Amino acid sequence: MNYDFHEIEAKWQKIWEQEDKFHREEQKDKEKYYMLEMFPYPSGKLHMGHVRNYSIGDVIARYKTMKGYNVLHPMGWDSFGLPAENAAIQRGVRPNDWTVDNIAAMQKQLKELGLSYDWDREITTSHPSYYKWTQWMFLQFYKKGLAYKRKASVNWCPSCGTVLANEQVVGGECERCGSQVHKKELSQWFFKITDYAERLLEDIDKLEGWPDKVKIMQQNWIGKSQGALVNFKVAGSEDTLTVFTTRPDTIYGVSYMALAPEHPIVKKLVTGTEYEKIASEFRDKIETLNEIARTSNETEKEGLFIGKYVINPFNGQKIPLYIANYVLMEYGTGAVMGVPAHDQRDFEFASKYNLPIVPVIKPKGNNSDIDINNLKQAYDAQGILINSGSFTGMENEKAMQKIIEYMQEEGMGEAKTTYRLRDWLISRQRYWGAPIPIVYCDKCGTVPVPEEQLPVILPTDVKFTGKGQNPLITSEEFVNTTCPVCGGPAKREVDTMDTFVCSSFYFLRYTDPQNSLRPWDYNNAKYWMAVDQYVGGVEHAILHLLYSRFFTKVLYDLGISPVDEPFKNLLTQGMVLKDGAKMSKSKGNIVSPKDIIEKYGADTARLFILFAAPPERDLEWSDKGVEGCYRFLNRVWRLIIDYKEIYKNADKNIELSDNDKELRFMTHNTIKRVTIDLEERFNFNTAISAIMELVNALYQYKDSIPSDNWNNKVIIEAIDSMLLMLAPFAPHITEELWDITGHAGSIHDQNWPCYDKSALVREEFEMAIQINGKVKERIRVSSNASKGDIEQIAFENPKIKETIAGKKVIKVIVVPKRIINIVIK
Ligand code: ANZ
Ligand code: ZN
Repeated sequence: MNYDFHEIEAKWQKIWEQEDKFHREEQKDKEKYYMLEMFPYPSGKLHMGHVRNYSIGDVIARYKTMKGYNVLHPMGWDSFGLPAENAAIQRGVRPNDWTVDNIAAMQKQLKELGLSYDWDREITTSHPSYYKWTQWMFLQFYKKGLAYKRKASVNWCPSCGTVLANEQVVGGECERCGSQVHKKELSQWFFKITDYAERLLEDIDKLEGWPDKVKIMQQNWIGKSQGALVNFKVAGSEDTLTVFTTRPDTIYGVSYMALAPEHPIVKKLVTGTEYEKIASEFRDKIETLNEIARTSNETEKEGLFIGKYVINPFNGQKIPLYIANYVLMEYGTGAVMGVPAHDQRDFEFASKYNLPIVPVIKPKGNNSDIDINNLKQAYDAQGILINSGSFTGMENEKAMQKIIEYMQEEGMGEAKTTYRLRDWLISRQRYWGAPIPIVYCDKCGTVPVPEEQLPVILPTDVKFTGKGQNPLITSEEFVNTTCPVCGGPAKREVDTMDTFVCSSFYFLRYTDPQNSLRPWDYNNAKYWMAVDQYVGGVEHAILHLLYSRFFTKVLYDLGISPVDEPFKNLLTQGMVLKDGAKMSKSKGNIVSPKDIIEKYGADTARLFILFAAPPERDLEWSDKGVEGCYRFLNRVWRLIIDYKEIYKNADKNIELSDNDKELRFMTHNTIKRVTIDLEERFNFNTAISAIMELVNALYQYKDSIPSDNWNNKVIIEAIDSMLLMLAPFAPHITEELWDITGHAGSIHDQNWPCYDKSALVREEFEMAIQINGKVKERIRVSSNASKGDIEQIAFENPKIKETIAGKKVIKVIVVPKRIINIVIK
């Protein structure tokens, strides 16, 4: 007979909810632990990735609670975003209604998993009580000069007449209608994350509890480069073009300059010349390609001479000016000095357009592999400068510094550090987001909405057509307002904020989620922050985590956040795969959590997902594995039902037999193993298998020893410990069994078991080793060592090894607890 998980799980979920069991308050005298999992987008349906993410978090939260911490474990909804708006366009439902329904459905599913959230702290980013603070954040950034507006290009679908998010552009085409997507310049809001580039980079060192791979990804994304700005005069004009280079040491090898086709000076330089038309055509062609396509090694370098020359300030040489696909407007200065001999991209470009390839660095010593005057590819290693005026003969790394100093003295350029990181474009031409709290007045210009007027509420009288700039424009009520400064007529900003803004401070808001006067009370945040353990998908390794770090630093500088890094430890869980591929609708390999819970129960679902692989690794779904976990829980159930009576007579047979000692050893050794697995490395899979072994040992004890000889105290200790350790993984069945075995109170309020060191010391006996009847050595052997173990110990003993070396062993006789007799010839 299998246990009735349906009834048991529903029963305890109801009790926990009635008791508000996982609600936590600040407790100054108790050490806190802040456990956070990335909050979900409420799509309406839980998938296995969620189950994994939240099961991992729940085990840690429950374990830390049992270890005596005051554990904050909140949950909420990242509920602004495109799908709600698409539902409005396609099916005419209101984004808010759609979202609210989905949240209800998902919350129900999360509760069915028995997750220990403090639901009193639930937040919903699309609710005015939350987005008021998103808008408030914007105002603080604005006041600090960290929010600004400038022109930037968006993806524009001419046939839908609408702006598309990057994920709506598939292969350069509109996801909805298939027309070619264009770039269009719109005035948009940015957060100045670049002001924090250096600190974001430096403080990566503080993130000791983060995986290296995530730290490296952040480092690369920030992309610090040190080099120089060099000014080149345009021949026959007053204009100067400035390039950014990381290799000023190669300045004598420059044989052309290339600009990004969209560089604003290009227009000026070609207007009225024969190059005007072709330059503009070239620009139109290149602009539709994204950055990755433009800079990929695979992409063929393409360019166009635009009829002008520039002067190398070091040697006065006149070099041709091109526009080229591989030069990006958004990096450095949008201009590159081409050094074909030492840069591979430049080498390919020069080869194609027959430009000189002038080597200025040669390898140190004799390197016969490289013919520097006849290069097959760019030489990008270190070496000695050649053909470089007064710098010739220097090591190139030293020359770099000298050349920069010289440039600075002569006013030709300067040292410069650049970052690949760009400012964060937060404007979205969308309805379902937090409105940017800005008003435009003809008289007063750009006016921030005063804080006391927040939130700027999303209107409901909007039309969702899928066409036109932004549905918000269709609400007269919203758009037309009065200027907070002069009281005259004014228009509201209709852009809403990127949803990454909402998720950049939610972890701080959880510390005081209902505060309506402030984003949170500083003391509450001080008690709970930083997050001790954050768990989520590696797909958020860059943007979400970087934006959250940025927000935390800005808020720290403003005295609003007590910490300058939000997440002490980070765990990025692996994917859930089926048949080797990520579960996805398109592959049709989805296993629905709902079905699994229906068939086996939440405890089995949780146990399987934690048992099947260590948390960072990908996990292969296995129906057999799920059934195995289900069988295991049933085994636990029957074991306790069989043993139940012993709880009535706990003091029977106080004397410890060898078997009792052995069971005690198992119990305490398991506690030790499981504690280390949970404490030090979150190795849930090995922790679970240790618990399984203890269950086996309990069965063995029961089946091999007559019940008259049972030491009830030892059995009870083993069972209680086993249940306590299993509780974070399978919270319902363990709660029920804790109750059935007559314990008072919830298992989840108990202390984590401690192991008794003395139980781990096994009794030892002295045994004599005889060779051909003569005692040669005495050794100590543990009471539970098998005959094979004892023989092995004997043969590995140095003295014995020596004595029998080169001899033939005829026979070994082991007299338990006394003698090992080895007969040799
Ligand atoms: C001359 C040179 C010689 C360069 C050489 C490299 C090697 P990282 O390291 O990624 O910062 N560059 C500068 N601005 C660019 C832009 N807007 N689009 C494309 N490429 C650009 O790269 C810096 C190098 O990338 C710069 O140094 C520049 O080429 C190029 F042997 O200048 B270099
Ligand atoms: Zn005004």
